[in-house]
Amino acid sequence: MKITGASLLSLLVVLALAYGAFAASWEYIYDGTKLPDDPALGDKAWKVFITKGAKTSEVCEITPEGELHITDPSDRVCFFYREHKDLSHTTLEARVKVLSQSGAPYTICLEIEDGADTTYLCLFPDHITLVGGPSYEVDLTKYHTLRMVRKGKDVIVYVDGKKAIEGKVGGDTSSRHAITFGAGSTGGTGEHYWDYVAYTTKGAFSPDELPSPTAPAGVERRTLPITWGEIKRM
Ligand SMILES: [Ca+2]
Repeated sequence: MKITGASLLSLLVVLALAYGAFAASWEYIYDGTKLPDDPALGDKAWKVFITKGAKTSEVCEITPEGELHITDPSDRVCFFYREHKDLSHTTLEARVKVLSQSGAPYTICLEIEDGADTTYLCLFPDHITLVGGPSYEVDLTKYHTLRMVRKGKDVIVYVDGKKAIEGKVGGDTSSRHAITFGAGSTGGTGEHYWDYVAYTTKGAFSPDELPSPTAPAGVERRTLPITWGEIKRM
């Protein structure tokens, strides 16, 4: 087949449109209406790391508003993870609030675990810290949207759509390669709510490139004072 300039241009336009339509999308959204390890989620269920013999329901509940509510005592650990082979370009976002925290920084965590290139956010009622890196003051006793974007070795953290922290991976290491969140310390304690957790391992996207998963067209969802669960029940 002879490829003319015009047909080549057409092909490029089609490819560009297809790439634009599929390049930036959420690969997975956990919406807080079932416990993360609920078998009813099927292949969308998370693996749970929990104190031996304990049940997820002893630490976690689903609220009527459709949030995961974790009440973490000093003798339990309970976090959730989904394993992925390639996390080099990942966008991870959660809408979360933290009422209390004591103990190790990773007691309340949102993580991209990737061996030596692990990075995560440590959450506190009044600030967040990128492990091994800077902190950012934010009143997390009210809901905020936290986005961690990993692009190779670089990490950018956005709070409510605004760039808040720039850092590097490798602030900690892990044996896992996974998206992880929850109560990460046995001895640490905390109370926290998760409205949603969303991620894609297919790219490093700013909020402009990939809007929050719950943002209806024309509405800045992340600034609304109610939960996604409430919206879903309207
Ligand atoms: Ca604990």
